[in-house]
Amino acid sequence: MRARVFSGMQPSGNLHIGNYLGALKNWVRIQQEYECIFCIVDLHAVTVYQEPAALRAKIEEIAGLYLAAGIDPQVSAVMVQSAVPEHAELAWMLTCVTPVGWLERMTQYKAKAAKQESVGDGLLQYPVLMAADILLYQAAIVPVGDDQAQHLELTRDIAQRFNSLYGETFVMPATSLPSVGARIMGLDDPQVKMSKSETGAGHAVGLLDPPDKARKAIMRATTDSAPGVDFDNLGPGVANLLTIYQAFSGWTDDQMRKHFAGMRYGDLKKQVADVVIAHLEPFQKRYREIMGERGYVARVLAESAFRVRPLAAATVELAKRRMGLYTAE
Ligand code: ATP
Ligand code: LTN
Repeated sequence: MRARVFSGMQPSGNLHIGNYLGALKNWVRIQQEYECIFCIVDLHAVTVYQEPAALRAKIEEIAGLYLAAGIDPQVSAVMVQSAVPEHAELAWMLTCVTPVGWLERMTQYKAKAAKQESVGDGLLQYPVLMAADILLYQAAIVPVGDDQAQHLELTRDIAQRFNSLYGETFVMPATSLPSVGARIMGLDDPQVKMSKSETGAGHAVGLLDPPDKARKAIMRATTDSAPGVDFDNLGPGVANLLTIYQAFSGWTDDQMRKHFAGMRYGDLKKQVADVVIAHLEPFQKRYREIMGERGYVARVLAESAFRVRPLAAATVELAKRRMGLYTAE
């Protein structure tokens, strides 16, 4: 049996090249090798308020973006978290073995909580639901960007704790990070990660941004005052642009050095914009085709949910038995 892979993204904000290079691109790469489930985690999105009609539309948009990137629904499942109620059910069981202190230490929780006057319980519980997503399918590999590494360590801690309290139940999932592009930084501020909740113009390149908007954001990216690319002394903004180029082009470190050493920043930015746009254009064309086919995305989501549900039900059944919760004999 092929090892199982699980990963997901929240249907909030606009997917950007960081989401693509950090996660989506690798999903496409590994789908022939593993049994993959790619999820749209709408229950995670509502940990902060989402306008209901916008959320509903966003779910299908994200599914369309997965497919446009090259996720093949004949091979991989593309499903919505709330369509399989076992995610929430297992999350409760895991909540009951998770110390609050573990959750309060999460850096994403601390950052998001600091921005809000009143912190919803869902924000604290967020990583427990994420652990449930993964453990529910006994996933062995979770391909994500670097910002999710801490949540995956927590997932393993929760699984270990459950297994030691109630007996071997969950597979221990491994984190899989891309070698280049695991953490794309903001174009306007290379000290912070590119993020879809950051909406300022010039921060990110959205996967659905028109080419001229993408080019403008890249040409305005923050660099530094050096005259050109110096690989022995790369500032964070320049390093970020080079990473974006390398991740899109697939060039080796050697090729990068030979081509970009000494190059003036204006020329570097132009070449980065060219490589990004060369990928975005065919991607956006596929996206329009997919979304133009009425009912197609909805069908993929329904079929995938139908396919994965028995896997989820089997794990919940096992976890309930282990805990002594009520199951039919
Ligand atoms: P938000 O800012 O709303 O939290 P986000 O941009 O971090 O959103 P998520 O839905 O949280 O997006 O992340 C989806 C996937 O994209 C995850 O695997 C995450 O690690 C990855 N990812 C997000 N931002 C980046 C980034 N800047 N560089 C590389 N990978 C990223
Ligand atoms: N928290 C993740 C999204 C997410 C996820 C998952 C990723 C929810 N459940 C399970 C991998 C596996 C994020 O990227 N913000």
